[in-house]
Amino acid sequence: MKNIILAIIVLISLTGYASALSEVSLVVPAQRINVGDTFDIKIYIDPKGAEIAGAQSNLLFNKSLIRVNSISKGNLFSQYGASTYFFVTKIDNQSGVVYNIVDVILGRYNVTTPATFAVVNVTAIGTGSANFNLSNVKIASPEAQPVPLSIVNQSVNSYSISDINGDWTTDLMDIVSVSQHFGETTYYPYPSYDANKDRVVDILDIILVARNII
Ligand SMILES: [Ca+2]
Ligand SMILES: [Ca+2]
Repeated sequence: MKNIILAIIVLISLTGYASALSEVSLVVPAQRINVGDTFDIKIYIDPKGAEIAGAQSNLLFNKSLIRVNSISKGNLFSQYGASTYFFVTKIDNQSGVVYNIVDVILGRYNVTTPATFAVVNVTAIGTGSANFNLSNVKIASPEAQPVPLSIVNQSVNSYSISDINGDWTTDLMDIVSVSQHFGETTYYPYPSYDANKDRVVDILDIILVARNII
C-alpha cells in the first residue's frame, strides 16, 4: 500500500514537471490557391496550459511567390477581455520577411486558451510551392520569462488558373479535365475546373485554359 501511494505521488510529480511545449503554428487555406488570389495565413498559438502574456515572431516567405499586404492582430491575448499592444516593425516584400509581429497584454493578466495570434493577408504573385517559416519566435510568461515552445511551419501551392490538374504545366490534359465536368454546377470552395469561379463549368472555363496552350 505504501509503495502504491509512493508510486502515485511520483506519477503526479512527473506529470507536473512534464508540461507540454507551447505550440506556434501556421494555418493556411484549405482551398486551392491561384496566382492573383488574396488570402489569409494565421499564426496560431496553443499555450498547452501555460500562462502566457505576450509573443513575438518574424515571418519568412518566398518573395517571388508571395506579397504580404497587411498584418492584423488576432484575439489570442484579448480573448479574456484584456487590452493589448500590437505592432509590426516592418513588412519587407523585397527581402521576403515580416519583422517583429508583437502583441502583449497590458496589465498583469494572462491567457491559457489557444487562439489566433496574428492574421497575415497575402497575395499569390507567382506559381510554385511557397514556404512560410516563423523565426525568432518568443512567448513570454506574465513573469517575463520565456515559455518553451515548438513551431509548425507551412507551405502553400500557388497554381496558374489554367493548370486545372495541378501538375505545374498547362496543356491539353487541362482541357480534358474541364471537359469531364462540363455543364456542372459548382459551389464554394470552387474546384479548379470552374476556373473563373462563376458556379458553372462552361466554355468560359475552357477558354481560360485554351488561350494558354500554344
Ligand atoms: Ca496541368
Ligand atoms: Ca466557370
